[in-house]
Order: sequence, then C-alpha cells, then structure tokens
Amino acid sequence: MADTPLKLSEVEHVKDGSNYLRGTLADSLVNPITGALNPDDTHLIKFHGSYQQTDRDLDSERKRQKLEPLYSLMIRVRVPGGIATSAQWRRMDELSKQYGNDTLKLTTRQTFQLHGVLKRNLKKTIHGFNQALMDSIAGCGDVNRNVMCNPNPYQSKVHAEVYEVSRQISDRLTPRTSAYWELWLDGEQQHISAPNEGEEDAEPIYGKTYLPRKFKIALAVPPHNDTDIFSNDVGLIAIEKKGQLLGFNVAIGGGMGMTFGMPDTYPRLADVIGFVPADKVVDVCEKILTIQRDWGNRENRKFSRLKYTLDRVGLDVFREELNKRLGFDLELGRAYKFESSGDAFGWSTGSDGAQHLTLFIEGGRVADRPGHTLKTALREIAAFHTGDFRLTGNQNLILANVAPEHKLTIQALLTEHGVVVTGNNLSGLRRGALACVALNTCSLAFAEAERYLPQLLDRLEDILKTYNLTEDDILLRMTGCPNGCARPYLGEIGLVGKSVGRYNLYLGAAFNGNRLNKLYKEMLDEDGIVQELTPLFADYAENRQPLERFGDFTVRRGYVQATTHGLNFHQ
Ligand code: SRM
Ligand code: SF4
Repeated sequence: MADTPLKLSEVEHVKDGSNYLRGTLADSLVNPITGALNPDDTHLIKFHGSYQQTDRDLDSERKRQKLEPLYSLMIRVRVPGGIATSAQWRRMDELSKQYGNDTLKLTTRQTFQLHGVLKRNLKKTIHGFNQALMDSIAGCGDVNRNVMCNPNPYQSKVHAEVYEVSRQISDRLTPRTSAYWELWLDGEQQHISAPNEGEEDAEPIYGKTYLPRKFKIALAVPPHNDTDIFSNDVGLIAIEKKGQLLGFNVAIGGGMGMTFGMPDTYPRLADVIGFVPADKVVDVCEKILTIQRDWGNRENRKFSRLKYTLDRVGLDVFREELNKRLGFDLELGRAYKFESSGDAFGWSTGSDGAQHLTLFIEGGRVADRPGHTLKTALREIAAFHTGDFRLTGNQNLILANVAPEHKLTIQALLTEHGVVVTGNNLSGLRRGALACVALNTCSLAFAEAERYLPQLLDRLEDILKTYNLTEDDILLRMTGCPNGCARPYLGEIGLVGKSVGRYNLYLGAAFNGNRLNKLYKEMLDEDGIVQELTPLFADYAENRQPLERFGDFTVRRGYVQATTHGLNFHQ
C-alpha cells in the first residue's frame, strides 16, 4: 500500500515558499497602512528573532474604539552562554529606551528581550544590535535557539572550556541564509558569517524548511544545573577529571510545553544516552538535530518537538541512528551529580582570584521603579566596568571580572539606586523564583505571571516567617500558561495559569532539576494558593528530615506521587 501523503502544517508551507526566510517581509515592513505584518510573515519574522504582539492591556478598549490592536514587536537578542560586554549592555540599554518600552527582559535562556518596538523601528533596532556585534537571528523560530551555558566561565578552567564549546555549537547551528543580512543590515558587514556576493542561499544543515519545531541545547558543569539541562532537546553534562574536561554526557528529549486538556502532550525530561569526548560534541549536536529534522512531526506542531519523536521511535532506535550518522558509537554515560539548579547571589571569587557579583533581578526585568532604579544603576556601571555582564538561566545577572578598584564603587552605586546587592535580605522563596513574561505582551497568556508574582510572594513570605522557613531555598516557578517558559514543571512549587487569576498548583520537583513535579490542585485563586500552601509549609517545618528539600518532602509525605517520566506526568 502506498504511503499516505503528509498533510504538512501551514507553517511548513510558509517556510517552504519563503526563499530562505524572506517571504514578503520587505513589503510588510514598509506598509504604512497597518502596524502589523502580512500573516505569513508573522511566522517568518520569528526566525529573525522577533514576534509580533499586541498590548493586551489595551486590546478591548481599542476594539471598542474600532482601532486595530496596538501592534508592536518583541525582539530577542542571542547571547550564547549569556555573556555580553559592557559596550553591548550600554547598547541594549540605549535601544530599549529609544525604540522599546525602556525595559530589558533577561530571559530564562540567557537572552535579552526588547518589548514594544514599532514596526517602523524594527530595522533600526536590529541595525543597532549589529553595531555592537550582536544579532537576533534564530532568537526564535524552528531552529536551534540560544545555546545556554553556565554563565561564569571564570569559575574554573573547565567552565571556560565548556563555554567555548557552547559558542562552537551556536556557530555551527546558526542559520546561513543571507535574508537576515539583506533585510536588516542592507548588506552591511555583520559579525556572523554572511554568504559571499553572488553566492546562492543554502542551508547545509537545515535545508529550506528548517526544523519541524524549535530546538534547544544547554550545557552545565556539575554540581550546578543552573541551565536546567534536562528541559532541553539536548542537555550536555560536562565530565571532568582532576580539572580536565574529558567530554560530555549527552541527554536528549527534554521539553516543558504541554496543552491543557490534551494529555498526550506533556513536559518531559531528557534521557542520558551516552558520553562523547569534548572534541566530538559539536558533531553530536548537529547529528541529533538532523535526525529530528528528518524524523520530527511536520503535520501537527503540538507533537513536533524531539521529545515526541523519541517517545514514538524509542531511545534505542534513535541512538542507533545517531551512531550511524556519526560513524562511531557513543560511549556509556559517566557518573555525575547535580546538587542545585538555582543561582548563588552576592560576591564570589573565581579560581583565578577574579571577583564576580551575582545580582537578583526580579522576574528578569531591568527597569527603573520608584526607589529601585536598577536600569540606571546598571547603565552607570556599564560606563566603567571592564569585565562583562552575564545573563543567567534564572533571569539574574552576573557582573563578572570586576576590577578590584571598582568593587566599592559598584557596591555604592547599587546601594544608592536601591538595588539589593546580595540575596541575603530576600527570602529563599523569592531568591529562587522564576516568572515568565505573560501579560501584557505574551499573546498566549491566560493569566499574569511576572507582574503578579511579587505580590503573591509577599503573602507567602508572611507564612514562611510564621514557620521559620524564610531562609529556606524553595524553588517556585510561575507561568501564565502551560507552555512552560519559566520551566514551571521543574518547580518544587509550580503555578501554571489556567484563566485570569487562576492557577494549577504542581508539587514535587527535585531541587537539582532532575525530577518533574505533579498536579496537586487545580484552578486556585490567590486565597486558594495561600490556603493550600500554608499547611504544607507547616508540615515541612515540623516533619522534614535533615537537609530534606521541599520537593522531596512533598513526595515522601504523599502529597503527590513522584513523576518518573514525562509519560506519567499526568497520572
Ligand atoms: Fe517561551 C512561546 C517567552 C523560554 C516554551 N515564549 C513563547 C512566546 C514567544 C509566546 C508566543 O509564542 O507568542 C513568549 C513571548 C512572551 C513575551 O512577551 O516576551 C515566550 N519563553 C519566553 C521567555 C521570554 C520567558 C521569560 O520570561 O524568560 C523565555 C525566552 C527564552 C529565550 O531567551 O530564548 C522563554 N519558552 C521558554 C522555555 C524555557 C527554556 O527554554 O529553558 C520554554 C520551555 C522549554 C521548552 O521549550 O520546552 C518555553 N515558549 C515555550 C513554548 C512551548 C513549546 C513547546 O514545545 O510546547 C511556547 C509556545 C510555542 O512554541 O508554541 C513559547
Ligand atoms: Fe507566554 Fe505561556 Fe510562555 Fe508565559 S509560559 S511567556 S504565558 S507562552
């Protein structure tokens, strides 16, 4: 019997007909009649690092006034491993003020986002990135996204080597199309390799329809899993011996997204499938990506991620194909141990004696607020800081390699601007909390997250105080929908927006990022969340075992069953 032809999803057709991501973007950008792009171009613009959005706070009022929604663009700048120079920070700060909403969002994948950029300013903004040697290509879209890595390579020689590997992976998997160069930079030289004049476009790794879906890679150096590697399509665990990087355990098939009411969609943690020496790891990433390119589902985008490909074909079949494409076999995975997935705040000293300061950035939002002028403080620091700015996967910021003569000045400036220098004066719950953007810009949000979490934390902190738990590090992650942008299914407490002001409560993830949580209660409002968590905190304070983490405790006490695989997340 002949195979039934594939019914490709709409996005596949758009990519196919786009001439390597051009589509009609050039026309869309100059069309003065609307603030929006042509519908097909809204898919293509993602590959250039941008999303068309509306201001959801204003949508209904504008509709009432018979106006089109207030369209604007979010732009995500790739920062492999999260490392930016002071000059780049200054540029992002300027561009956010000139063309955006005067805030910077530090994301859960170590990138910068600008929000609120009008269509007519998009080109000028991307041009501005280029002048500071930054780009937004592959910030979004069906390609390899920003490669995450422990953001502080000065911690040790191994960290520095691992960071270098993350850059190599990022370079290898960056799309080659000249559309980015042509559309945004008028052919001006850019720092990522552009094709030579007269050369035809080609995507040697991706092909003209790119990947079935987004693809994510993260690297971590045990014992810190601060990039949450198991939530990535490919997670690489550095294996070292006596300070020498030997290679990486390779984990595949992680992902957070799911859809309410569709139990065949689920978050899943990556499985370790073997070990590869460091000099071959970039090839391994490329081959995994090409298998997913060829085997991933291109009919229904809900099932397109590598995690579903893997659960369809099985790990053994996938590994066999990988070994075949590589021309060698992965070795057996090596022993490793992760202890935590959060950031450690305050001053630290690297193995070379250099000084670094990790700052807590609530919700990853760099903005000036009354009494807390963080954006100004960082701009002033960027004017003289000779080290760099490092974005962490937990939406925080490291001022790295602070010159000894600048330490006191930095400290004084931050204090003057009302910025908390160490995490010590924050509760453990707030220090580790993550919230996705959600309203007012995310078109998929059912509920608030970033704007609301601080208020909820105020109430939860009162309870923690009653039980003497203020200092305890407990991971709480909140999102405005089940897509999982703040990795909520890895929260010891996960709150996932279901409708305005209502959240599902998940419990029982592991503190080190290697176990998913499980649904505990549905559709809770703020009082409901507080009521459900109060007896849990009381029980934890009284009955936990020495050093027992909150997530482990909720499993041991039977509040939820442990999730052992994405496939039993909903059970
Ligand atoms: Fe995300 C879509 C924001 C990290 C899973 N994510 C979106 C969009 C673009 C909404 C949209 O499609 O219209 C959000 C833009 C909101 C806005 O206004 O800025 C958005 N995601 C974010 C960020 C900014 C959250 C944050 O507050 O930090 C993070 C940017 C990362 C970056 O710099 O590249 C962000 N998103 C993640 C993560 C976490 C991670 O990668 O470690 C995940 C879960 C991991 C994963 O991919 O499985 C994640 N985002 C999603 C999904 C669900 C994907 C899935 O396979 O089901 C969507 C929706 C989609 O792709 O259809 C999504
Ligand atoms: Fe938007 Fe949902 Fe992602 Fe939050 S989790 S940013 S609401 S897509």
